[in-house]
Amino acid sequence: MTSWIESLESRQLLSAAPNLAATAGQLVFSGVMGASPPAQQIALKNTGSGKLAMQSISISGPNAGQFSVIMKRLPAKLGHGSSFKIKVAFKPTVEGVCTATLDVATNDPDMPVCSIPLRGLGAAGVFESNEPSLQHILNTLQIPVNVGDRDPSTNTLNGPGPSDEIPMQLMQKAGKGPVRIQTLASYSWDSKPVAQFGWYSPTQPAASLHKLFTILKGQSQQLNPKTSGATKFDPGAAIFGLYSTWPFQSHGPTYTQDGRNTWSSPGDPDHQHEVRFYPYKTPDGKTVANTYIAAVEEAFNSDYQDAVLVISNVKPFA
Ligand SMILES: [Ca+2]
Ligand SMILES: [Ca+2]
Repeated sequence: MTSWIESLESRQLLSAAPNLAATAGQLVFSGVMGASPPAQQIALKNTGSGKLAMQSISISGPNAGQFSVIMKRLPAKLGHGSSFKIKVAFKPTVEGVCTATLDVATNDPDMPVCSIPLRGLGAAGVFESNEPSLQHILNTLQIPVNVGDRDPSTNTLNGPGPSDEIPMQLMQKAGKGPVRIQTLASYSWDSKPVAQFGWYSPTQPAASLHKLFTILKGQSQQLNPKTSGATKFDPGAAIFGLYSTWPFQSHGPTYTQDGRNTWSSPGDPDHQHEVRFYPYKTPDGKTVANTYIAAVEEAFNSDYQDAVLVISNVKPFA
C-alpha cells in the first residue's frame, strides 16, 4: 500500500515532467515542381513544468526529401512556457501527393518523439494539364472520397467511372444555424477575383443571385486559397442552388442546376453538368452528415477542381 508521502512524491515527480505541445497538428502544402510555396511556421512549446531537453528535429517518411526544416540552432533545453519556432518548407520534385512527418525528439516522458504529419501536393506547373487532379487534391487533404477519375495522374476527370457522386442540383438547409462553405482548393485562371460564389433561388429570375464570397486574385493554383466575404448564410427553408462567376470566362455563371449551364455545348465531355457533389468523409472513412464536397468546373476541360468546396448543413432537394 502506498503511503500518502510516497503518493505525494510521485505526484510531484509527475507534475515536474516536461511536456511538448506543437501549435499545429499537421502542415499541408501545395506547390509547383522546382519551386517553393511560402514556408510554414510551427512553434514547439514546453507546457510542462520540468525542463524539456530538445534532442533532435528531423523529417522522415516516404517523401521526406520533398520537405525541409528551417531553424536556428536547436536549444539544449526549453523551460516551462518557453517555445522554439521553426519553419517547414516544401519544394516538390514530383507530381502528386507527398507525405512525411516532422519528428521532434525530446525528454517528454509520455511522447519521446512527437511526429507531426506533413502533406504536400506537387504540380507539374500551372494551368490546364499541369494542374493536379481532383482526386489528388482530396487524397492530399485525406478526404477518402472516390471521384471516379479513371486516371488521377491527369487533371481531367477521365471517364468518369464508378464514384461516390450523389445527385444534388438543388438543396435545402438541413438543421439549425447557417449553411457554411469552406474553400479547399482552386485550380483555375488568376483573375481578379478568381471567382465569385453565391446562392440563388431556382424560382426567381437568373438575375436574383445572392453574393457570398470571392477567391482572391493570386490564390488560384493551390490548396486552401484565401477568400473574402461571407462563407456562411441562412436561406431559411428555401430551396436553393449555388452559382459561381469566373471573370476569365465570358460565358455566364456556373450553376449547380445542369439545365442553367446553357453555355456548355453538346460536344463537351460533361455537357452542362458543371458541379459534382460527393458526401464528405473524415480521414478514417466516416461520412459526415449533411456535409458535401462540391467540385466545380468553370468551363470545358472537365477537371472539376477550378474550385473545390465543402458545404455543410445542407441536404439534397430531390
Ligand atoms: Ca484524370
Ligand atoms: Ca482547373
